[in-house]
Amino acid sequence: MMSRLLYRVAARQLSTATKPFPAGVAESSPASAWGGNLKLKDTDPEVLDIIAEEKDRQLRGLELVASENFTSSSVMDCLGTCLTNKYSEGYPFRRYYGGTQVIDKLETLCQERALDLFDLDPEKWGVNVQPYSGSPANFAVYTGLLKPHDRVMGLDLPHGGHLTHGFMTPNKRVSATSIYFESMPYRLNEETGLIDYEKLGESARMFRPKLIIAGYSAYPRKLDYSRFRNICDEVNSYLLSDMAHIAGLVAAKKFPSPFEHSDVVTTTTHKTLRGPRSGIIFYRVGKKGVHPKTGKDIMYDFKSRIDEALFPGLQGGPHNPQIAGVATALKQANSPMFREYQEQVLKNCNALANRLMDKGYTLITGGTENHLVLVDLRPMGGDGTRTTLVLDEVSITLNKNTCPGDTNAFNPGGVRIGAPAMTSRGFTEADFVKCADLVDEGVQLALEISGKVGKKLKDFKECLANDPEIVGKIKDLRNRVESFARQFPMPGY
Ligand code: DSN
Repeated sequence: MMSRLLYRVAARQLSTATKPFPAGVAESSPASAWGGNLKLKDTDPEVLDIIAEEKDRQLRGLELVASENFTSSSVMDCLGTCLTNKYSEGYPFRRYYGGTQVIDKLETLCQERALDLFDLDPEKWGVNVQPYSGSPANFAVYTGLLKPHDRVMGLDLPHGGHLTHGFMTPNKRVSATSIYFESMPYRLNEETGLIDYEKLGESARMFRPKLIIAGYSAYPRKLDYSRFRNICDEVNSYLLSDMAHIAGLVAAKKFPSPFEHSDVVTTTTHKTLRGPRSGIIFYRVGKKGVHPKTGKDIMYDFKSRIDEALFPGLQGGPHNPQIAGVATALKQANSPMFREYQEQVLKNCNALANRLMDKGYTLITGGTENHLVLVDLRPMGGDGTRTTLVLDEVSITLNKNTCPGDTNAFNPGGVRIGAPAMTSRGFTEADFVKCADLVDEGVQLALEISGKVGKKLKDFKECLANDPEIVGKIKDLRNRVESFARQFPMPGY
């Protein structure tokens, strides 16, 4: 225990360094000496200012990153609470710490809501709501179901897959999935931009993976889960569906569900699902089949393998504020309002895609069926890097993205644009038509700069920052983008 004297010394040091306490408070009261009851505005205006600056950036910009969203005030309410103080390593009713009876209630509620939202029978599916996010969720599945160096297949990152689906380059095993396991990608048909299931089957028959991942980060189409299942059955692999991008669409029943055909399903909770940053793993439980010789039931053992891989294998104490936020987001997702929201996401994305195609843009796969479009800028002489440099300057936020056939991942040929976040701010189809027009103006500006300065990126940046004519055009476009965005409400605080 710190003595009263030490409290005073500590308080004086803090007070001299940052002047955090109102006059008289620190010196007189040990309980408030370290500032535990003071607000951020009083103790650390520097951090508060940074948060306010980010809030302002979000308010005045067009947020078109396909994996982002604006979560609700209710979710925010969960994040800044006393739940952050509690360690609860273990699982409900099997913890390593005392004082976890309330946390047990919270985690159990979250689990029940997760199963309920996706119509899963608890006799057939179990769930783990502790993953800190999607990448740890995927790695826990690999750790639980595979031995080191077992083989996995996932959609190649440059073809729309995710890092954790096994990404490596000729020179480097980039993702831990490719360091600890042997990964082989499957890819798109470069003509159509669609997943080449024929080749996936051929490669799987040769490579004999233990696990195949069905999921994506930048693919604008539905997946054929039954086709994945057939390939898995043929080569005796597990099917892991990573539905992180589409979880909200699946929850709202606006998109095919992976559950019928999968052994395990992972997701993040902050993309289309619109919760806090976190992850969930669903796995099959109960009876798997009957032993052909003995006639005895064969049971799934995924629960113990995956739960133990996550904790104690990979993670420590669960992030309880996140689990509360997930629970409340799952409740929101189980509502007619959420289903309307997802319907609108799909309509908006379609309106965006059509407007871009009317303007002559090339979209990978020729359109979209989900919440994102992938624009190939190469046919018009553009690229992802220069385009995003300009768009960032005019408060339009999205990300550069590789397109099939790209050879340089650092200077990819396209951009990925998503509809979930701005739909949460109330955008409808007409607003997304306007978004397409504003993005187009940014792309044209990038082309104009490239036309002036040639190929060097350094010259491009110099012109963007200093050329008076370009600076004027940037300012004009930014003003129009920001006055448009500011008209729409912002969920959360
Ligand atoms: N980083 C996410 C995305 O942007 O798609 C995936 O985790």
